[in-house]
Amino acid sequence: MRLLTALHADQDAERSVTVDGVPVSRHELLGRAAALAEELDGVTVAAVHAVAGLPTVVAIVAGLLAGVPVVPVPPDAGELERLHVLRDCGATVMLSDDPAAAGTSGLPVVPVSGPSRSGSVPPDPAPEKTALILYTSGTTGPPKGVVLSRAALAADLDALAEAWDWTADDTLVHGLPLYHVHGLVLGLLGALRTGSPLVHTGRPTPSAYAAAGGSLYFGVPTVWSRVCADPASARALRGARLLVSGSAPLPVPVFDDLVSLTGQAPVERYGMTETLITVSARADGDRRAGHVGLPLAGVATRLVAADGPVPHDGETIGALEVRGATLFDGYLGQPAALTDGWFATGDVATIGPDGWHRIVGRASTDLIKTGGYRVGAGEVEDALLLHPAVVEAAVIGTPHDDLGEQITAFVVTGGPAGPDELIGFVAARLAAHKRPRVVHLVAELPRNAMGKVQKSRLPRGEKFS
Ligand code: MCA
Ligand code: AMP
Repeated sequence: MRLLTALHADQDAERSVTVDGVPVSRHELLGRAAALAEELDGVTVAAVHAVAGLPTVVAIVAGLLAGVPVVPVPPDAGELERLHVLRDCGATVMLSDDPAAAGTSGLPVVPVSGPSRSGSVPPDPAPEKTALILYTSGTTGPPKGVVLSRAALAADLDALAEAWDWTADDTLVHGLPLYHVHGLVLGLLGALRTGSPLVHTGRPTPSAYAAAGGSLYFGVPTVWSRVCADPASARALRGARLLVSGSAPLPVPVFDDLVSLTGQAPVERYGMTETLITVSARADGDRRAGHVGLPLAGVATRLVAADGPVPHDGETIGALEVRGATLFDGYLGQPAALTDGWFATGDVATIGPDGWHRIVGRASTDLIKTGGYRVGAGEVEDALLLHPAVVEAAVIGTPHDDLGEQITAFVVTGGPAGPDELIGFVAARLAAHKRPRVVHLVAELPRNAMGKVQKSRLPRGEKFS
């Protein structure tokens, strides 16, 4: 069976993918992507300048058809981040209609939107071959490449389709970035495997969601909270079959607002770039505020503590581990660090006797979730330290009504540099969402007797100035 099953089916080939208002039939998409795939002969890794547009869809599908690992690069990545990703992954081309997309890397840019169409589609590569390398933040250092096989993508999409009753009869709507699991794997490849038409709204605004008239909607909690803040748009979703939230904790008040405004409770699901989506509520089952559901078909989960296993009693908190066919193959250049097939997620959770999971938080404060984006504190601290006036920096996530957490930096300076300059300095080097929202200039950072910075002693309230 092909990875993008529905893309190859003659049936319903006129069903479309629409991105930011531009539609293309699946037949046309396949022809364009197959033609580009022919140009990828000899390419070992293909980077894609992942703007929210049809060229990105064509480029990613072309890479998958050709069996060339695809590395989607955030279009707003600052130069430091872009150069790191392009060098680390070993890309030999950048696929984009923007001649400047490769930045200063020197990579050749191959245009995507040429006139060529091809009817000759190569056989699918073996399932164990790499489909995607997605860059994601660790607690320290620059982002790491998460290697995902075709088999892992297929296993996850099939398990989600089963849990959500997701079929070609759905119309999927979302406006999430095409360079992370949520928008790319679920939101694009999921549509091309199940056959549901896709409306990508460009940006995930409440009014665009309301206007799209779909049956299946994906959003991160920030999107759902903005939808609820626009009751007319929220009410327009009453006819939808399923509203799905994931990538970060959905606040209980937002869950409740969705129930009252749209007439239905959202389905919450949990995952990671490294594991894909592993736990979810079901279309035909309960939806519980503050809970993310049951393991998907083929996925096993367990809780562990330093002194052994943790009971699944719904109360005892443990470190969440997962096992199954959806797991990654490791970070680029490093095999996956698994124990008997189990991957330690870094999240802490409870599991009830009925199997329902509640994500309590993360074990480390150094991974921040802001607007559904995962940001490593260390990467932001390293960028701040490149500024000549910065002597020390400590970055944490602090509570934020709209984004869940906001990036807050505490900086010791040895020369003139104000918060705005430092925020702009990071913005020039890293993707926009990695900018600190707030920079506090402080005389010193709290340290323990060993001299190690104690982030737990940094003020998290809004009153600090
Ligand atoms: C941002 N802005 C700033 C700053 N930061 N301005 C000044 N100082 C700052 N520090 C600007 C932005 O550039 C933007 O400007 C404006 O402020 C508003 O930004 P923001 O509030 O962030 O809103 P937004 O741009 O509308 O973005 C919100 C969003 C976005 C749409 C929810 O965060 C988003 O797309 N999140 C999805 C992330 C995602 O897909 N994660 C999935 C990871 P301007 O308006 O001029 O541009 S995969 C995953 O997690 C797993 C596998 C899973 O479970 O799914
Ligand atoms: P990323 O690798 O960017 O996909 O981020 C994965 C992390 O997002 C997980 O380790 C969790 O901390 C968080 N996450 C994803 N989905 C949920 C959810 N439904 N509820 C709470 N946290 C979530």
